[in-house]
Amino acid sequence: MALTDDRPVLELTAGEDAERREPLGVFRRPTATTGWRSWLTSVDHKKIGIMYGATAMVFFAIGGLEALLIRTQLATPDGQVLSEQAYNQAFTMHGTTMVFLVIMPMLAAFANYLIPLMIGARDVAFPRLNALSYWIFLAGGLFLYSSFFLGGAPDNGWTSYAPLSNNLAYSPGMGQDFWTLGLQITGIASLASAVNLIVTVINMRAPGMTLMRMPIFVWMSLVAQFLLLFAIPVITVALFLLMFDRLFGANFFNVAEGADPLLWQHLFWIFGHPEVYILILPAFGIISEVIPAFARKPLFGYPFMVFSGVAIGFMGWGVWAHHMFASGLGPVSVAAFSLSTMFIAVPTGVKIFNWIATLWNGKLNFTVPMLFAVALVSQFVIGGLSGVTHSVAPHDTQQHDTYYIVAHFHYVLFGGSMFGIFAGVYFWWPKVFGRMLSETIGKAHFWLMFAGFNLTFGPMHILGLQGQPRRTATYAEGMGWDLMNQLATWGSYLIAASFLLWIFNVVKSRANPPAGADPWDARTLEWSISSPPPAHNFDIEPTVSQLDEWWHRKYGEDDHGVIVRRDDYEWMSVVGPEEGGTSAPPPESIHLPSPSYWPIVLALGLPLIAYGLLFTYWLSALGGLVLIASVYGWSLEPSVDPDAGHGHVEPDRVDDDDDPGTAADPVAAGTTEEPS
Ligand code: HEM
Ligand SMILES: [Cu+2]
Repeated sequence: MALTDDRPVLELTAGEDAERREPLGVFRRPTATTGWRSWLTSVDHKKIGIMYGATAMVFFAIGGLEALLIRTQLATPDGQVLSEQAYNQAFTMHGTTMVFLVIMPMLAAFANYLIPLMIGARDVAFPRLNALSYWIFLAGGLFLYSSFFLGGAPDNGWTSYAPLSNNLAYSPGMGQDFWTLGLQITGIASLASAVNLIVTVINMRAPGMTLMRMPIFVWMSLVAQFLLLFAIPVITVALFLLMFDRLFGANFFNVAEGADPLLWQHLFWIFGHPEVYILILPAFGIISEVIPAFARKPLFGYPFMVFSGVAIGFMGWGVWAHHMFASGLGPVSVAAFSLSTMFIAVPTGVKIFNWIATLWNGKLNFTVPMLFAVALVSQFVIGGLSGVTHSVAPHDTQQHDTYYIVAHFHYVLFGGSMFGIFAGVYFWWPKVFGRMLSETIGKAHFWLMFAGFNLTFGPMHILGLQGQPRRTATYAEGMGWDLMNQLATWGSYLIAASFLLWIFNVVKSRANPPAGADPWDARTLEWSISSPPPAHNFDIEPTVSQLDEWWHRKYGEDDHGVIVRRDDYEWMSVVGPEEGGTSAPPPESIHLPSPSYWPIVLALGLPLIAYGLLFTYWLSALGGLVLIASVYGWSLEPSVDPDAGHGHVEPDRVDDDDDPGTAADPVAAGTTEEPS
C-alpha cells in the first residue's frame, strides 16, 4: 500500500494539464470501473487475478480436449482417430498448453489475487505492469493457438529437441516457429510479473509483516518468482537461437556445420527443471494454507517449510541433466546428477512430513479444499518416489521415453499442481466471488477427478515398465498393452466428466447465498475483509504482530489456558451485518492507480511483430510502432489520473451490486513504514 498511497509523488507535475490527461492525444483515459470495458483497462490486482484464472481454465478445457483425443487414439491398438501428424500436434500442444497456458497462469492468478491481500497491501508494486503481464500472456497464448488456422500447430513435443526442431528438413511448415515465437511472448509476461511480485513482497508488506510472519503461500510464490526470474532468460536464449536457426539460417544447433544439438537439451532443461518447481512450489504453498485451516492447527514447522522451499529453489538448479542420462553424458556427470537428484528429495520429504504432522491429531474437516489438498500430498508422494527411481541412472536408461515417465510427471503436475490449484480454487472462491461453491457437487467433482486421475496415470507406470514408448501414435496388437491402455482411456473420460461437474458447480454458485467474510474461520489477513474485497482491500491498515495474524486476533486464551474465541476483534474492511460490521472509519481518498489502455495496446504489438517475422516484415514494423508508441504513451501517463477527483478516488467496490460505497477518512499515514 505504501506505493499506491505515495503515488501522487510520482505524477508528472510539469507541463500542461491537458497534455497529461490525454497522452499523445490518442486516448481519453478510461474511467469505467464496472462493466466489461473495465476489465480491458483495469490495473486492479484482483481483477487481473480473476482474468488469469478464467483464461487458464479455458486453456485447461482446450488442453483437456487434446488429451481426450490422444487417449481415444490410444484406447485400442492401431488407433485410427488421428493421423500421425495430428497426433504429434495433439501431444505437443497438450503439453505446451498445460505447462505454459494452464498451470503457470493459474498460479499467477493466485499470486496476483492473494499476495497483496496476504501481506496487507493495496495492490502490487506496479499495477499497470501487472496488467501488461496478463495481456502479453493472453497475446502469446492466442498467437500460439492461431497456428492451427495458419498452416498447422507445432508438433515436436513440448521439449522441441534439436535437431528435430531447428532443421527445416525435419520440421517444415511454421508450427515450430509459432512455438518458438509464442513462448518468447509468454516469457516476457512471466518475467515482468516475476519482477513485479518480488518487489511487491519485498517492499509492500504491512507494518510488522516480517519475512517470517508471511503466510507460507506468499513465501512459496516468492521462491517461484525468483526461479522464474532466472529460468525464463535461459529458455529465452534457447528460443532466440532456435528462431535464428529457423528464420535466418543460423547454425547454433546445426550438426552439419559442426554444432552440437545437445546444447538445446542443456539450455532447455536448465530452464526446465527449475520450471517444474515453478509449477509445484506455489501449489505446495496453497495446501500449506488449506491444511492448517481444516486441521484446526497451525502449520507444523513453519520455518522448516520456508527453508525447505528455499532449499528446493536453490537445489533445483543443479539437477537438470537427469533428463539427459540417456544422451551419453559420461560417467562422472551421470553420477553427479544422479546424486543431486536424490538429494533434492530431502527438502521435499521435509514438506511431506510437516503436512502429515499438521494433520496429526488435528480436528480434521474434510471439506472439498481439504480433500484436494490431502490428495496432493498422497499423489505427490507417488510422483516424487517415481522421480527418485529416475535418479538412478541405470534405471532411467530403461524408463527413459516410456510411459513410466509420462506417469511420473503427471503424478507431480496433475496429481500435484492441478490438485493443489483446485484445493485453492475451492478454498478462496467464496473470498473472490462472495459465494460458496457447493460442497456436494464439489465432493462429486473431487472423487470423480481422483478416481479418473489414478485410473488414467496409474496404469501408465506398468505400461512404461513393459516398454511402451511415449510420443508414438499407435501400438501393435499383441504387445500386452491393451488392457492398461483401455483403463487409462476410461480414466481420462472420468476426468472430463469431473471437469463438467466443476463447471456446473461454478454456474450454480451464482444462486448460492453470500458466503460472508470468513466462512472457513481461517488464519490469514485476506479473511479479515469483506467477500469480495473492496477495490482498496483494507479500510484499516493491518499492523501485524505474529504469524497467522488474523487467527490470533480472533482467538485468545482464557484464565485456564483454554483457547476461546474473542468477541472484540475488528474486521479490516466493511463487512455485512452478519459479521457485525466494522468500527473503522471507511476511507474516502485512497489513491488507487487509475485504469489504462496502454497495457493492452502494448501487448498487441508483440504478436504483430511475431506474425511479421513469419509472413511479411511490414507487420513487424507496424507491431514495432505500436510497441514504441505505447511505451511513450505509457510513460507520459500518470499512474493516478489527475482528473479522477484530484486524488479523491471514490473507492469502488468490486462487486457491481448496489453497494453504496464508503465514505470517511483517508487511511492513516505511516503506511509506508519500512517493514523490518
Ligand atoms: C516437483 C515436481 C516435479 C515435476 C513437475 C516434474 C516434472 C517432470 C517432467 C515434465 C519430466 C519429463 C521430462 C521428459 O519430457 O522426458 C520429468 C522427468 C524426470 N523427473 Fe521429474 N518432476 C518433478 C519432481 C521430480 C522429483 C522429486 C524427482 C526426483 C527426486 C524427479 C526426477 C525426474 C527425472 C530423473 C526425470 C527424467 C526422466 C527421463 O527423462 O528419463 N522429478 N519430471
Ligand atoms: Cu528435472
